[in-house]
Amino acid sequence: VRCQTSTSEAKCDDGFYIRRAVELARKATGCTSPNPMVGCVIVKNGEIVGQGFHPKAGQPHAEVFALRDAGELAEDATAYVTLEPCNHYGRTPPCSEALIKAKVRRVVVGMVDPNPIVASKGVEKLRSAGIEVTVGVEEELCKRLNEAYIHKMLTGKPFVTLRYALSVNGHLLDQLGEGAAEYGGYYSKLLQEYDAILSPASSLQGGLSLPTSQEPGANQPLHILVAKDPNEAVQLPIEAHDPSKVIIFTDKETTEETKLSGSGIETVVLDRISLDPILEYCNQQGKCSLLFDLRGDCGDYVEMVEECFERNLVQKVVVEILPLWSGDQDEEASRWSLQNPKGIKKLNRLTTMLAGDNVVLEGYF
Ligand code: AOF
Ligand code: ZN
Repeated sequence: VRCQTSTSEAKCDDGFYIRRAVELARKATGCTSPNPMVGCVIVKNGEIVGQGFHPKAGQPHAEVFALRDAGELAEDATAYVTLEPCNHYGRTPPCSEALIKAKVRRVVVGMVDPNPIVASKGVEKLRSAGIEVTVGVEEELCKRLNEAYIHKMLTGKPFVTLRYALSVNGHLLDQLGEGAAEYGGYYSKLLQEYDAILSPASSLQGGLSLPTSQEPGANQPLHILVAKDPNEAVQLPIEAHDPSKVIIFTDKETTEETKLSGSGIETVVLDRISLDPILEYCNQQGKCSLLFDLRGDCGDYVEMVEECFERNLVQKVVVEILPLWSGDQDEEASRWSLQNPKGIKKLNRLTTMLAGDNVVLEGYF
């Protein structure tokens, strides 16, 4: 819908241009951590004259690319940015100053930056330079775009999502087992989106390899494997993986000479497998999001999942329901049937979608 009135830019199109900027930001999915994904569009007389996104931490911010693209046309234009422009000298100079220098007339901001070194200072700086600033356009969309970044900024902990796949009769399905091909698509997007994937080493039994995102040009995540028995990890077809992209957490020392020795894959021996040292490791490595991937033998992490819920360590759940009827489950799997649940937690902000023939349900705690 285009506006009849003409202010500096048609304000009823603000949502449209922020949504375009979100699309641009998403081009860097999986590449910007620990930085957020940010997109910017410069609009003049109803035309997009510049576009840009933040490609990677350490590289210039979205506004810089969009201003470069617009050149002199940025003067008197409106800049749409999914996240408040920064106002600090970090790895790059402040975007607030770049916008002022380019003489834009108006800036539309999707959401304020939760980073305490920015936190509205960018907006204040622009306003004090006489630029009209509108804050909070398509805010929910912008917040979802950077949910992991926001959580990390506000809590200091990685954003944790629990994901699993179910048959229509409610059994957990192994991603790498039957039906895998049919739900590769959505799972592949998750593998691209998250900085690290947590799964049991037993999911690799039978020589299966670690899952990789099939999205074009995807940045592959770090795989964190928990191994009740470190010899299980021996199954890992090590040759096929970059050892710096795999780490194993186990609670048993192995004395056996295994394929792992000398492979370059780091193994951490814990007194007890729990989420704390894993989250701590993610923090040390600058990993802001962790996908807790319920694949393989559930028996390996029943306690970890219970701990997550008791201690509110999970922020989001992604469930994929496949149009499959599964046969009898074994005893270990039936531990998940929750006949006597200890507590019920309701999910909020639910979304459902179809991915191929599968139903994907997402919600937040
Ligand atoms: C923006 N536009 O595209 C991004 C912003 O280390 P630096 O210098 O890249 O600064 C990182 C911080 O800058 C990051 O934590 C966030 O507060 C902001 N990111 N800001 O104006 C962008 N990526
Ligand atoms: Zn910036």
